[in-house]
Amino acid sequence: MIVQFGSARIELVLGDITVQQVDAIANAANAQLAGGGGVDGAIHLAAGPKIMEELQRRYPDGCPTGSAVVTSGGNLPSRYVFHAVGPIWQGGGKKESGLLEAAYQACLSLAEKHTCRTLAFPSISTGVYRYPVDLAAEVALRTVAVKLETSDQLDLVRFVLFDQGTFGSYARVLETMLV
Ligand code: AR6
Repeated sequence: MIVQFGSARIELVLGDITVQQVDAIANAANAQLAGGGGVDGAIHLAAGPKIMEELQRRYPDGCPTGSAVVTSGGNLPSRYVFHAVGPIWQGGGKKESGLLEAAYQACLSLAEKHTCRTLAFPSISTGVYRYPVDLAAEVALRTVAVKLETSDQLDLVRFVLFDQGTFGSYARVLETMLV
């Protein structure tokens, strides 16, 4: 599914973010930048040890929730990885939506700073961090769409969704944004 926003596109695909041929991919990291399971584990496995070395050297204090840091792509096809830290879902009353929005915004800002034309996101926070997928999809897609309306830098933002249920949630939300 592809939708035009301003001069750029939002694309939804079912798949694995580690094989995407884009300038940068986002990672769903933790505040310690310590690696882990889920998409974080898959990215470190595919990228090789270089990006963990880079994280430890450049960001020894980690990265606060709602922010992101950049490394090279190691052995990945992409030039950069933006390690974003989404919130752990605690029922919705702990500023989770604002923190999730800020995590996406941090990646979009890094994409502009590093002159990326194409960027891929996973569904940040909806795995181990248990953010409800329908709610997360709204935050993710709205934040990206608003940015694309005013940014000339990005041509394509691709959401790479790992399972059919997550893909369906993002597709439903994106359809509601068409009118
Ligand atoms: N490509 C795209 N999406 C993927 C992939 C992949 N290869 N693998 C999993 N997903 P999660 P979080 C999906 O748990 O909720 C880690 O341990 C997955 O199915 O990876 O932000 C970190 O170190 C789900 O839809 O991230 C943190 O400690 C989505 O990616 C913590 O988990 C996000 O799930 C972060 O939790």
